[in-house]
Amino acid sequence: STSVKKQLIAALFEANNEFLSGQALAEMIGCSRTAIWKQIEELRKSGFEIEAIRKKGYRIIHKPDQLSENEILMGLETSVLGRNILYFDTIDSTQNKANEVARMDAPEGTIVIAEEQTSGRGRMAREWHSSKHKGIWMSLILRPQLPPEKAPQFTLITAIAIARAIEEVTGKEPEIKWPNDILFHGKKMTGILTELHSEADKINFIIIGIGLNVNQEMPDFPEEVREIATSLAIENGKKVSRVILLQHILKNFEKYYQLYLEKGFGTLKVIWESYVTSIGKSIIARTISGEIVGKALGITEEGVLKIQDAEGQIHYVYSADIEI
Ligand code: BT5
Repeated sequence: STSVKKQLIAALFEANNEFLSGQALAEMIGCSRTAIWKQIEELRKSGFEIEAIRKKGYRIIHKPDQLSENEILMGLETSVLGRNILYFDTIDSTQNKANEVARMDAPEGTIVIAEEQTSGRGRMAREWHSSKHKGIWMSLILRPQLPPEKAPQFTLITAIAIARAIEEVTGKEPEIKWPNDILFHGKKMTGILTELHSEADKINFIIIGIGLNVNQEMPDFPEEVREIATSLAIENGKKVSRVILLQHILKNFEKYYQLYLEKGFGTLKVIWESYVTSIGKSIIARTISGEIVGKALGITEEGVLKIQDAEGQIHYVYSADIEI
C-alpha cells in the first residue's frame, strides 16, 4: 500500500489541478476504488488537503510541508545528492543511522532525514535540539576519493551550499562563522557536523550532519539556547517550505561538490570568504589544547583558520569554538 500511496500522490500531482476520478485512479494504479479511497483518507490524515467532488473525482489543494521521500524527490534538480532517501518520523540521530548505512555500502549522495531527533548531537557530544517538523535534521553520505586531511573542507563547502540556498529561497544573506555555524545577526541558525571514516591515506566516507532551524518561533527553542539561537522563519518574518529549502541546498551542494572535485578548494574559498564576517577581527579560539587570542587572518587553501596573536605569531587552527 506504500506503493499505491506513492503512485496516487504522483498521479494527483501530475494531474495539475484537474480532477481525477476514483475509477481513473484505480485503473492507472491497478487497484480497487476502495483502496484509492482509503489512501486518500491516509493522505488527508498526514496533512494533504484533497478536494473530492461527486462525478468529478479528486484533486490536491494543499500539500503538507513534510519531508517525505516523495516530497523531496518531486522537483529535485540533482543527479546524485538526495537521490537515495531514508526518511524517519522520529530517530535518535540521523548521524548514527547514516553511519550505519554507510558501513553497509549506502551509495554516495544518500541522505538520512528525520522530522525529529531525540538525541541530535553537535561537536564533542554536545546536544543539538531538533524539534518536530520545525527544521531540517539531515545527514548526507559522501564518498570522495581523497586523503582524510581534506575532510574539514567539507564543512566549509556545506556552509556555502546552505548560505546560497537560503539566499535563493528568502533573499536574505546569512553569515558564516568558521568552522561550522551559519548565523543571522550573530545568532546561530545552522550547525554542521562533519564526521569522517577513513583509512590512513584515503577517505572511506564522510557524513555531513546539517541541523538547520527553519520554522521555529522563540518558544520552540529550549531555554538554554534562546539567547543564542534563531530560525529562518524568525529572520524572514514568515514560514519557509522545508522541502523547497532542502531541494535548493542539495542542488547547490552538488554544484559546489563538483566544482571542488574538479578544481580544488581555491574557487570555493573565495565564495566562502564573501560570507564571513569575522576575518580581520579580534577573536578567541577555544581549542582542546587551550585558548588562542588574536586577529583572524582568514583561512588557508586547506580551510584551516589562521590567527595572529599579539606577539605577531601565526597559529593554525583546525577545530575550535570561536568567540568574536
Ligand atoms: C553543531 O555543533 O553546531 C553541529 C550540529 C549538527 C546537528 C545535525 S542535525 C542532523 C545531524 N544529526 C545529529 O545528531 N547531528 C547533526 P556545535 O558547534 O558543537 O554546537 C552545539 C551547540 O549549539 C550546543 O551546545 C548548543 O549551545 C547550541 N545548540 C543546540 N541546539 C541548537 C539549535 N537547534 N539551534 C541553535 N543552537 C543550538
